[in-house]
Formats: sequence, structure tokens, C-alpha cells
Amino acid sequence: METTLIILKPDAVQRGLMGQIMTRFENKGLQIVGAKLMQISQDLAATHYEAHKERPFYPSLVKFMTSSPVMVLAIRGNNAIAVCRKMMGATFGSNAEAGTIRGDFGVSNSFNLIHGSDSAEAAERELGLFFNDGEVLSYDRAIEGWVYDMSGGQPE
Ligand code: 3AN
Repeated sequence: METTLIILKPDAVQRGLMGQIMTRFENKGLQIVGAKLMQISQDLAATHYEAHKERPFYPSLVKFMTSSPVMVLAIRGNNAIAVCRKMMGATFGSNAEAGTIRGDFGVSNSFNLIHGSDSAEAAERELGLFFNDGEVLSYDRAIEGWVYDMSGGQPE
């Protein structure tokens, strides 16, 4: 099981799309194990996007991400990092595939609705940046045995 960091960006919150996007992850069978509405500070945005510091779009990206509240989610499931990235779609809304979150809900390249960790290392780092100790939970779901085949002891 993997846990990944998802951010519903300011455009998703402002456009009232939080529920619809979270429903997609829930419908997929993924488990929401952390959730909070928060305002990202300049410092947190700079740390989160430090890999992009020298890119031309960095200032506008930080401005956008700090412009209004975001919803941060910790999402757990079998292969959750890759599954969530696939559900998000390509970076730019204008060429994201229909059926993906970016493909179905947006057409902008800058306001692209959602962030998702792109590797196990990034997920660990980003979960630590956005969630404090105790905010990412472990709990049993009554439906677990129907989301996964657990007959072999592992989720299949
Ligand atoms: P993704 O979010 O699909 O993993 P990354 O990690 O390449 O995309 O880029 C991080 C964020 O930077 C993207 N979510 C997007 O908001 C922004 N971004 C990336 N490339 C560009 C670009 N060429 N122009 C404007 N914004 C960009």
C-alpha cells in the first residue's frame, strides 16, 4: 500500500470542484487518510516547488498556489501514486485526456486543478511538508474486502 499527497489547487476550491474530485478517488476505491483545507504560505510553496525554482513559470506558480486556500489530501491504496497520477492526467488542461481530472474539469495550462506526488520519495517528502504528526490516519474500512481481493493476504 502506498500513500500519496494530493493538493486540490486554488482553482479547484474556488470553482467548487473539491467534492467531485474527491468522489473520483473514493469511487476508484482509494482511501482518504488525511484531509485539510489550508492556506499555503510563501515559505511552504517555495519548499514544495524548490525543484522548479529556476523555471520561468516559478513566480506565477507560487503566486497561484498561495492566492487562495487549497485542500490537501493523503490518499492510500495499492499503487496509489501511479494510480492518482493517471487519474489526474497530463500537466496541461488543454491536452489532458478526457476521462482524467485535468481533462474533464479544466482547459487552462497554469490553473491545472490538482497536484499529485510523482514518486515514493516525493510522496514521503510532501506528506511531511503538508501534514503534521497524527494527521495522516490509519483506519479499517468496512468495504476493504470488496475493494481488493485479500484472499492471498495481500491486496490484489
Ligand atoms: P505535474 O503537476 O503534472 O507533475 P510538474 O511537476 O512538471 O507537473 O510541474 C509542477 C507544476 O508546475 C505543474 N502542476 C504546473 O502547475 C506548473 N508547470 C509545469 N510546467 C509549466 C509550464 N511550462 N508553464 C506553466 N506552469 C507549469
